[in-house]
Amino acid sequence: MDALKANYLGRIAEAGDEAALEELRLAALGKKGEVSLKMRELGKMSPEQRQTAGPALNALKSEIDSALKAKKAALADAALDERLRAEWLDVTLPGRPRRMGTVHPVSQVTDELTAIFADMGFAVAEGPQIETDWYNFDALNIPPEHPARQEHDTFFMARAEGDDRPPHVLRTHTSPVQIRAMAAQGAPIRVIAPGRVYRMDMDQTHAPMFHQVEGLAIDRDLSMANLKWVLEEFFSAFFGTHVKTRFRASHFPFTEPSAEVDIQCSWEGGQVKVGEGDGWLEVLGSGMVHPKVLQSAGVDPDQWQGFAFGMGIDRIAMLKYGIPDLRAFFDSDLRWLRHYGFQSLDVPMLHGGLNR
Ligand code: 2NL
Repeated sequence: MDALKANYLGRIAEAGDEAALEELRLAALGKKGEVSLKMRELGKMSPEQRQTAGPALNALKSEIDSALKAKKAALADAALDERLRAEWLDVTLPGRPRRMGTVHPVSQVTDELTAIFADMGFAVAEGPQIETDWYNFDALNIPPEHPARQEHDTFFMARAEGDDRPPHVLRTHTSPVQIRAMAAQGAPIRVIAPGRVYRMDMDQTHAPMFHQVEGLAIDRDLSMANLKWVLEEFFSAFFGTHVKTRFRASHFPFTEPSAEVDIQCSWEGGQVKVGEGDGWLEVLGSGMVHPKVLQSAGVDPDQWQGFAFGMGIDRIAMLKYGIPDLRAFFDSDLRWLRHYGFQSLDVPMLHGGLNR
């Protein structure tokens, strides 16, 4: 019996997998297994023999059974260890970068300035980009002989032979939007009109399409003082620091009096910083709305008066975000975007992205 025990315990210890263990179990404890056969022989023994052989066989059976279970558990542990070694996962790896879009700086600045003017009671007005020359010029007191009305300064729409409708142009400013808003709503009114405008101009600092925001406030007794407060409030909120303004007398056909507005800035090391220093930067045209313009929009100039202003959005976006060159808007030059945290345009791609 000792030989039987040594034999099985030794083979169990050496078994390499579960199938080998099962084979050993059947060979020892199965119906025709060696231990089972020995147990069957108990019936033929004398009571004295049985008294010692019985418990010994039971002990052997349970010893082999435990050895089988222990070895089975050890094999499962080893298999798990092996899987853990083979199938490890580095959960500290960075994620895969994904392509993402972002709001264009001009759109972002438009949203920012819209919010600031909204706080001062200005609604947003919108209108067509293709205008009649009446809304774009005549209603604004711009005379037929004005240079803006020449073919080489403004984009005139092509006309079919025999088309006798009034000429259409790509709007050269968003003033016609404000004429339409005044005509529709009457006075009092407070609106801004941001949007695309078009002029036949193309060089280092001019593009044929650019973005403008105009503002208009009409009430009983508005003055240049209200204009100055609104603009200083706007520039301070927009640039996040108090910004002084300087008004210089000027001339526009649609305002009287008219003023060009400069904002305070410093020029150090070729860098412009708004809201500090004793330099000035021209950013805006403005004035009291001309009575003839009020009349064109159906507002009685004897009852109402107000101010208007216009400025370039691209320009103030460049100032706020340090964009050195207008061509950044068109050439996909992403360096300044990276610098100012518009990073999603500039994520390195695993599979080859849009970056160059
Ligand atoms: C500029 C600045 C300006 C206006 C735009 C305006 C609009 C209406 C009535 C009167 Cl509906 N004025 N807009 C006023 C002053 C200046 O634009 O530098 N333009 C060439």
